[in-house]
Amino acid sequence: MIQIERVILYHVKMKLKQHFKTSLGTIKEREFIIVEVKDQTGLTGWGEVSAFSSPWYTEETIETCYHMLRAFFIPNVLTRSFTHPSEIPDSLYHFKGNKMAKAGIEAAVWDIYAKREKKSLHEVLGGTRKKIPSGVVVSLGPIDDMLAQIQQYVEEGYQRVKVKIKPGQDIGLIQKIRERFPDLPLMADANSAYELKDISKLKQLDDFRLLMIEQPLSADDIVDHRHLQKHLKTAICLDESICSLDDARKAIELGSCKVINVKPSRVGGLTEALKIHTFCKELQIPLWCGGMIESGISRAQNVALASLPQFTIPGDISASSKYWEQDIIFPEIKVENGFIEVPTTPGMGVEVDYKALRSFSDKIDVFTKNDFMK
Ligand code: OSB
Ligand code: MG
Repeated sequence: MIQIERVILYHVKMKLKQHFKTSLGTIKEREFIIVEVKDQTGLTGWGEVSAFSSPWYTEETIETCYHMLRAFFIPNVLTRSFTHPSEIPDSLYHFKGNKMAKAGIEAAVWDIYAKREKKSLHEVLGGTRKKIPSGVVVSLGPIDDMLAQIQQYVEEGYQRVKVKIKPGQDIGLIQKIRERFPDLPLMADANSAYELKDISKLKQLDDFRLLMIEQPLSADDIVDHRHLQKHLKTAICLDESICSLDDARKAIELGSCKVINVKPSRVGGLTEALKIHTFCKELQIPLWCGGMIESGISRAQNVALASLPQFTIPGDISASSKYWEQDIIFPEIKVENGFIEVPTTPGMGVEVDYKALRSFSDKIDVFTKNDFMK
């Protein structure tokens, strides 16, 4: 029985090495909540809340997550006991939405669970790969900068490049990239920047042998994506639109996408991500693991998830050094010959660098069982 005795929330701010620009805005600094949990045996588990400072990617923000955790999820977790982390989403089911906040605390309990079992996270999740192929994301910017970055990432060994696109920076951009890198495994992510009426523009992307186009239409849509997919040769991959197993099932049934980007944080945690994996494996729908400009804690957990068999396409899991001068884990996530090694030590397989974590924290809150037991 796992009893969580203590939960510590670190409110963290980390400067990005380089600004990250999408069709929806620019990020210069990353705000996170890091969740530390301690069980009755003194073991420690870690999770990360990957919402952003403003609600541009999902409705949640770091502040709404803090509130949800403090007011609802932490009291719930501290006053129950668990045999398995998959019981967390069930126990929080009566609280609607707020999936990134839920995912953060669930991740910490997965880490503790694996440590108690003396197994690595990838092992308890059912992962099979010893190393995972690494892909990387190039955000919007002047075209020459984007080309130079791609060149650098190719030299560093990344196996697949994703570029952000938006109206006005799409066909011409992809054409230039293709001229210079004719054989590069390449894809484009629009973060919902298009509408169904842009169909003739989007069809022009079919000339460039893209692996896929990610989330061209609305975050809350699966129906229009179905119409678009019927007219595109290029596979559509859904990101924002898939927030649960049910969403995945409906999108696949409708033919709205051929590939899914799985982010544990977006779907409410690793348990739901596993359900999507099981479903998509059965139907042979290829998956890849997305990223959220995350710290090493989420990165390590994403590596474990991506070691499962249906993650057949290199994801957005790049080295710690892509975004950070210094990460909050050791060893940092490294890409060697285009692969990241899957750790085999208990739990997520990396240690948290308390000193670095504290230096990036501007608020640390401790919650104990006694605070809520009456
Ligand atoms: O749309 O996949 C996305 C980053 C933040 C939010 C959404 C997305 C992204 C990325 C970069 O594309 C992923 C990463 O490198 O961590
Ligand atoms: Mg995306």
